[in-house]
Amino acid sequence: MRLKKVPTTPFSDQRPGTSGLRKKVAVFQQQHYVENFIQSIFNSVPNRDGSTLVVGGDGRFLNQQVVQTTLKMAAANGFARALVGQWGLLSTPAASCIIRKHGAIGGIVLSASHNPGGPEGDFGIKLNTANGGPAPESITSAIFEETRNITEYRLIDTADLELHQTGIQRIGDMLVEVVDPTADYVSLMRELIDFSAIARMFAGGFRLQFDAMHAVTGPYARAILEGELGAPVGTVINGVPKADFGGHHPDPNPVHARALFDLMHSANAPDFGAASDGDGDRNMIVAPHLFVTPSDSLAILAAHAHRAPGYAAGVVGVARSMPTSRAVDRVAATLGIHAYETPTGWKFFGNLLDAGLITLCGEESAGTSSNHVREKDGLWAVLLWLNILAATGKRAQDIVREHWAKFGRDYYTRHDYEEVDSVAAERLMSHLRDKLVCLPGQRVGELSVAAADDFRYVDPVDASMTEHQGVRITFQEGARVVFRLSGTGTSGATLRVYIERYENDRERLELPPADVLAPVVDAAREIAQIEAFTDRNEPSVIT
Ligand code: VG1
Ligand code: CO
Repeated sequence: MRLKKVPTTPFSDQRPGTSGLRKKVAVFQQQHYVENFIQSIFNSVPNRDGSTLVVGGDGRFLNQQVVQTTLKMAAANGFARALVGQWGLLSTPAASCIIRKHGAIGGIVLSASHNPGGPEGDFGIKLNTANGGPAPESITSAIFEETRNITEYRLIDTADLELHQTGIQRIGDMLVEVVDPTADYVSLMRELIDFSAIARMFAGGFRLQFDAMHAVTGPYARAILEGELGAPVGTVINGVPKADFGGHHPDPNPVHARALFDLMHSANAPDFGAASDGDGDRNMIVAPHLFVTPSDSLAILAAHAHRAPGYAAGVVGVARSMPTSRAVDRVAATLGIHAYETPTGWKFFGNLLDAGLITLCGEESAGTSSNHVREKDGLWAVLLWLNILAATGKRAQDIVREHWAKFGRDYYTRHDYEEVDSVAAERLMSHLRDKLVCLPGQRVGELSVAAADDFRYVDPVDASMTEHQGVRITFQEGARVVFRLSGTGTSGATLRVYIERYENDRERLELPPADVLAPVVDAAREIAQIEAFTDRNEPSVIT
């Protein structure tokens, strides 16, 4: 066992995106690529001497190997202790929970989230800070600077650790504690959620189907749903994490979680359907014959959260990412609390949560969470839903319909144009930005533009400013369109077009979303000249 200092040269493409560094597996397999990035992270963590680091990932291809490398490098970089999930597994919300509970200085979470895995798929590395949340922009920029100047990395040259059993091992002066990945998370859920009420509901015959999509949530969902809450075995499907997620996109939406979606729309639909993504931070909620959009789910949870023990004191404020529908704002207005609007990506919620300004927050991309951790938390959202159903005794579909009847409905859809030529995508965005000033007042098809801007966020806590976070156009008819480029894609550019329209006419609450949104979709295509710029006449994915 000896300390090695390995000379290296920088890679030019290690800029972290919306959620860490995410690339094709083959990119990470280049010699020194992983080591350069991990050393750059460590270089940007002051005071790491003697501190604790949390390490784990979603189990995808390369997970084990990079966990081993990270531990050997951590030992050579002054950390005193590393907490690592058994088998190298930790869901993103569980990593956040463990960092907070054990006073770690931060964590390295290995995941490319909902992107496909396996040798041909994607891999990713993200840094979470001492509050348990994704590193903010100031730190990710500092890491990027480090990657451009790196000259050497350090590691302890030693045999791989045994990660299959819990217990304490040592590398050099660093203790490595292999922990049950689910234990701390399960205790936290037990504090927040009324487990006995939900257990009674299951005992009464309530039926749930939870699709873990062969990703990291399987062990957590089994431990809680089938273990603690007594749901029948088989409630959790695809519950064993696989390095390639069974060959699928572990993305909980109606396209990639098709089987669950179809089951919930069949004659044999159980009472509730849910799914989560690769690293366990996203969730999909489906009531029988009724898909709940993530934006609606956030609003509904905000309206009912007080029914769960962890939120009995009420919700102090809420936040949503800018492209998320405005449904939660309507709830906030009724509760007399503030609704914050942030750029896309969980890192922007951190300051609001730390300052106690908000209790709940979420994104249209199936992310919802609260102040219990500093990440989005897929299983937590499902448990809070179950708690609400148990506390009200109502069916999920009735909760949704009552919500629309009270607040109106924000019809919502997202169109993604994937693997578009990057230059063409940039041109489309700059064309849009150029015409922002002249859009208000214009008539586009059936709609009239009310306002148009390029979203800029000033953090209310530290006044940091983040610009160019997406073009948003609102229409006089209660509709809105947002355009932005994805920061998590791994090939070409992905144009995301977010489309919504508010209806509060009682006769118009149960229409097919595609019909209600069609004029808004047409307006979006026309304003952004999508086909002219991208050569695509249809999106690749509609969710
Ligand atoms: C996407 C989503 C965003 C989410 C991010 C990470 O980012 O839109 O809401 O926070 O993924 O989620 P982008 O830049 O591709 O639109 V996860 O579950 O992939 O860590
Ligand atoms: Co995720």
